[in-house]
Amino acid sequence: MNLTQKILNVHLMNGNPVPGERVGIKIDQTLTQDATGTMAYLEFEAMGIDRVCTELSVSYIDHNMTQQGPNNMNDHAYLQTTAANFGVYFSRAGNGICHQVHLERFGAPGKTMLGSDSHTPTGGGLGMIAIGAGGLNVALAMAGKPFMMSYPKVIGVKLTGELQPWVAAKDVILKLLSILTTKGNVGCIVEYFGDGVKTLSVPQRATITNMGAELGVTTSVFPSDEKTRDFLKAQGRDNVYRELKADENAEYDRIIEINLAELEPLVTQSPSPDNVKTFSEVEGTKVNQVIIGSCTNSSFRDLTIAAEIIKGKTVHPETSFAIAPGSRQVLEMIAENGTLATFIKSGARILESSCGACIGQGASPGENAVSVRTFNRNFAGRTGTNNDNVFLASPEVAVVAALTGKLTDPRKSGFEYPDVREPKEFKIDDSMIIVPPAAGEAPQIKRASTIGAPPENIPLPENIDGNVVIKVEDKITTDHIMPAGPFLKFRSNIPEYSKAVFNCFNENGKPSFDERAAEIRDEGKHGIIVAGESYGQGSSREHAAICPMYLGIKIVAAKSYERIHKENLVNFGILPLTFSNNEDYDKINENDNVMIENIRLQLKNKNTITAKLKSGDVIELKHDLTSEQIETILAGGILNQKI
Ligand code: MIC
Ligand code: SF4
Repeated sequence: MNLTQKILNVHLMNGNPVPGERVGIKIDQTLTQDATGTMAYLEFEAMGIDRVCTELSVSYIDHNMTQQGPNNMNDHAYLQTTAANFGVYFSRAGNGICHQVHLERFGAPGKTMLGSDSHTPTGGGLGMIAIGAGGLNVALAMAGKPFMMSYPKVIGVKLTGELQPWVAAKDVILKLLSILTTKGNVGCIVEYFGDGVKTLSVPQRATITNMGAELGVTTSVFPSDEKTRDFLKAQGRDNVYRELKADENAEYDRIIEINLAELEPLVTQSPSPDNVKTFSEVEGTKVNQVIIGSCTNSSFRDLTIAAEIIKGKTVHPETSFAIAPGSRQVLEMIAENGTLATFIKSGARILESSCGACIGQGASPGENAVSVRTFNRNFAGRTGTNNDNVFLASPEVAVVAALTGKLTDPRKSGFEYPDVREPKEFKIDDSMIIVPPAAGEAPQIKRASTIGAPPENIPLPENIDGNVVIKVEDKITTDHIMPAGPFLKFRSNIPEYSKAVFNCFNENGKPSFDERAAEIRDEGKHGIIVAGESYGQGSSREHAAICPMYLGIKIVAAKSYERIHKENLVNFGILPLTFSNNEDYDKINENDNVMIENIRLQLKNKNTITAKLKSGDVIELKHDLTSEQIETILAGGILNQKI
């Protein structure tokens, strides 16, 4: 067996372990963050369960940190008190980004984890099967329910050789993104193996599995070996170490070989993480802003190597440079050993240990400015600036750009490549993690006026009298559907947040998506979204389903879907259909009426749905939902079903 199969099979609760079959997996650990957590705990409350049934659940504050008005702190108070009531550990604001902190303080080889954030696969760097999902799925896992997923195909990535100076873990995942791209990998898990694995530390592996989310795979996983033991020991947690690896001659559905020694520094340019470029294509591009941070690349080593390069120099006069350490542990360590002072002296701006700029909260680039970031996503507009031009890169490439003011192949920069090792001991201080009190001893849940109610939906009607509210193209991300940035503070307020659905497509003088959808809903009709390939890429935010649901959307007809978003649509009673014949996509236009008669009956009886278009044409749509999922759709979502 390969490692993926080994871990999944011991967690199998139902179904056959055959690729493509739907199986139920026992979840050992869960993770939520504040931007998706409020909904997840509102949903958990609605299930009426007293205490989580997992081995460990942690609620993190890291996304919603700096917005104006009372919303953020109201959310934090709600999350702190729900954590205490439900037996969940609570990582306070300031303690760092969920994925970095979880890797440092909680992750354990061989465990399964479900997180309400798409970068939960970071845990794969420690040999976990760590999967991102919508908040409702995480709430169900906290309630002890199996996580239903497609048993994966496993893509084996054989690593050989060793990274050369100036080439980083980021370049491994960028190389893989250039091979696999962001679409077409649904239902797969990436598993790393080969001699090259042992040359990578856990934080380096975590950079790779973190950004593996951009491939659209279910997750990515590394073996657990001596390097894993070293990391856990340095975190004072070697008691959770176990060796884990694939059997000799284990089989994979596909094998990709990457010789680490042959890799070169790479970057990937907006608008997609798979738009990978070599320096021969971008060398010399003027850079206006550089940020080192995010859950992808803000570990102790990432910051230390950048500091060693910048030491004694000043940031280029026309470039703004900022750092955001991934956790309080990292910040405290670089503060104590003088590294932080090196950054300050060099002219770096010091941002807090949180998601911050990565999710469009501040530090937006100027008009036509080029920003180089060590993050994982460069979807158009995610920075908060329209037509942004973001290059994602390693800390090494980023800091060299900050010094030279342009994209410079770091191998040709003339700077000395520093010898930076992982620390033998990390600074351990869990005082910002609140352990839940015993049952019955928790304070009352604090529910300020900005905390809404769990989302409600009606069952699927007999007939769909539909109208196409929007028609979009391929690779629509959840950032397009449901923007974050300044709107993040409305995550616990569905009516308010719904006003921003698809707002990147708003045109002056034309009604916005929410206005048109609400009008159609108020006329008693049903909203439809038409989309191209890979609909719903990117984040796990279930608001990209909840808010359209609130606005009366009943059906999405797309050429294909990304995994998490499709599950979220089903969870909230929106029917995800595909075209039996993709050319039919061209037959439907925005504002067209689409009639589907006896949809409930059609769904129960077959996997095709006949729809009549305005033109009189009849087209066939299809689905691949299980009978359980069909029940959910008919009921109008999981919260209408008995749990
Ligand atoms: C992201 O990186 O897009 C986020 C913000 O972390 C999201 C979660 C969210 O929208 O709250 C994710 O990756 O799932
Ligand atoms: Fe936060 Fe960015 Fe990581 Fe998402 S990708 S969890 S916003 S740091």
